[in-house]
Amino acid sequence: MALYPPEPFRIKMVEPIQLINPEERELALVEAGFNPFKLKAQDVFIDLLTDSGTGAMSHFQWAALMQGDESYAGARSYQRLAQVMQEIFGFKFFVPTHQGRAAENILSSLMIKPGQYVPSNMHFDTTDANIRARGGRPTNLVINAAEDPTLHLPFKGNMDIQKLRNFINQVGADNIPLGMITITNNAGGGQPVSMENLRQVAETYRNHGIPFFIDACRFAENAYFIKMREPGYADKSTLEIAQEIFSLADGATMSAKKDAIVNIGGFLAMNDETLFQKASNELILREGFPTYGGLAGRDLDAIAVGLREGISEEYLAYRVGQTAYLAERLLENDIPILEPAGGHAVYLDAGRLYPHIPQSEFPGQALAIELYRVGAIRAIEIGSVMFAHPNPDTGEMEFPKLELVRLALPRRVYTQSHLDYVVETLIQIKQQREKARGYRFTYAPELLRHFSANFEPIQ
Ligand code: P61
Repeated sequence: MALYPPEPFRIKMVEPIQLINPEERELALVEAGFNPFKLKAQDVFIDLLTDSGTGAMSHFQWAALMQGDESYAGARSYQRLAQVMQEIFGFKFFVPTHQGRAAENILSSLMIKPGQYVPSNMHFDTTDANIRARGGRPTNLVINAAEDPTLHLPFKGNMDIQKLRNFINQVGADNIPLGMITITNNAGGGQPVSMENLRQVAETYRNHGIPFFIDACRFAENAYFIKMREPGYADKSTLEIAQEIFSLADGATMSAKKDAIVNIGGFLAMNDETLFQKASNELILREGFPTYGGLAGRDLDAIAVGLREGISEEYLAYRVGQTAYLAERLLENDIPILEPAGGHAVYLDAGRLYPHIPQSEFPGQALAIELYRVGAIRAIEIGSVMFAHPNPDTGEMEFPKLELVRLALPRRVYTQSHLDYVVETLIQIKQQREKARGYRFTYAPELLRHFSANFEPIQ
């Protein structure tokens, strides 16, 4: 087995976790309507639901919190964040937001008219839903290889440039108010996008006068993959690579809860001054004054420090190594995953583990439930529960290509022995795979239904 970089930190504060017994877990599942989002956190042993807002802040970040300037306008905290924003992202303007989807909401409300299209490699679900909520049509144009779970490619998050050109010709650039790309591609296995692809996407959008916005949640992990995998980047720092990425775009949305390693926060950044003015007005109406954007001053300070820590190469080597370790151990035990490992998560391939459960009965949901039942591990389904939608023209249900369950690793939180426990649990789940059954909805809202849906097992 390869040697993975040990944690570049030591632990000085601990939070106890407990493993409740199997009977209590069964009861908890029933009470939660077989939806992991509805479990009580104290009933979960290893929580891999998300890497969003669940990271451990450093002592530098906690110290920065104490220096938060809570002035309503023009606070020092804002200025410190603005300096880091300038250094890494280099956009002319930005507004802080309370998290990523608030930035998506503002961008969608200002740019999208009903019936218009927004292409991307793959939109994550909040972006998808915010576009739909404005009557827009999110369109995923990732390379076909992204849908082959065992194919090893360095940049499986890339957009298919030919598909993008054809799409623009087909619907017309006038019907595309903005184009996006998600780095790394969370809905498609946390896979990175290459600099070459980013350059081509930017050029294609530019040639058609389409503003280009990057969903930058995991930009630092993406930059690290470029350094490791793309010819010509080995000697560039991850900071330089990030700067190059953002120099290609007209703006970005970001949930700081990911690569800025904070518990809350985000931003919307852009070069267009008119858009900035409109975004500021929208912010004042719904979020707060544009120098704090719905956050406390101290939160801005934690983001400023976290952004620098998140782009550190020593940290990223450990971070990406931890995911690779988990993937390697699962593969050793013939547990099907989407390969290669992503940056922030390993994605289990429930479609291959449970071939006897049809997509309409949610094999991913079944696996997420088994993870909790057998090991009190919490994970989320990234498959038909999250992404099956009726086609807006025909009304027919469209299913995603893959039925995945994501094991997302919170940043700087779990150790290798926690991951070994996850592997042991999955070995047990695999041994009893034939027993697993599908699920059906007993309640489901229209948008982002997985958060609040209830299920029942199909007997
Ligand atoms: C996650 F179950 N991601 O991965 P916000 N873009 C991208 C994201 O990954 C993302 C957002 C925008 C989450 C949290 C989450 O159904 C779910 O700060 C690439 O969460 O608003 C968030 O950022 C939105 C989990 C979101 C979910 C939606 O776990």
